[in-house]
Amino acid sequence: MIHENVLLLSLVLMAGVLFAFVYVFIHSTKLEQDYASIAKNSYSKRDKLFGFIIIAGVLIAIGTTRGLPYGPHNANAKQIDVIGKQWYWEISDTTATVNQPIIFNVGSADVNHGLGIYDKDLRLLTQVQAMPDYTNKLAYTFKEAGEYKLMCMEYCGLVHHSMISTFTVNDEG
Ligand SMILES: [Cu+2]
Repeated sequence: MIHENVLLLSLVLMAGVLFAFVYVFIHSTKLEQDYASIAKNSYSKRDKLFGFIIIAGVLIAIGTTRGLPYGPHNANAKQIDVIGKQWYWEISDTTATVNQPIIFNVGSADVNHGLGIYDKDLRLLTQVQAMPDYTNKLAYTFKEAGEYKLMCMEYCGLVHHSMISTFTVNDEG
């Protein structure tokens, strides 16, 4: 259904471009004004447009690069190391507090694993790949107290299915 709508929209836009070309072609033979006045008028518009684009470009560049470096770099976050191993998770701390920002530093001691964090209904909340010789930083803040499950999301061998750990989130105070 969406493909048909996109196709229709594309055709309408293409028809618009075609009509613009045809219009310009038909009117190109008529010279209603002398060239010098048309050029003067157009160049003044062009100069204004260039000025606007330069100012907009600078503002957009400043606005979108203020958050650099991108990624989790919250100095107040709790750092938790999670290492995937065949076939269990080695977790430096399995507790956190509600609304406490956490950065999981995720790696692997052997093969690729996938760290998935699930709530009590086994809904996936967030996930990141666990790779050897590389630390992936996963930023997450739990909004509800309770028991969560850390499970492997990438088939990593015979006992992959038992890579399940429990993570506890406590109420504040
Ligand atoms: Cu696995």
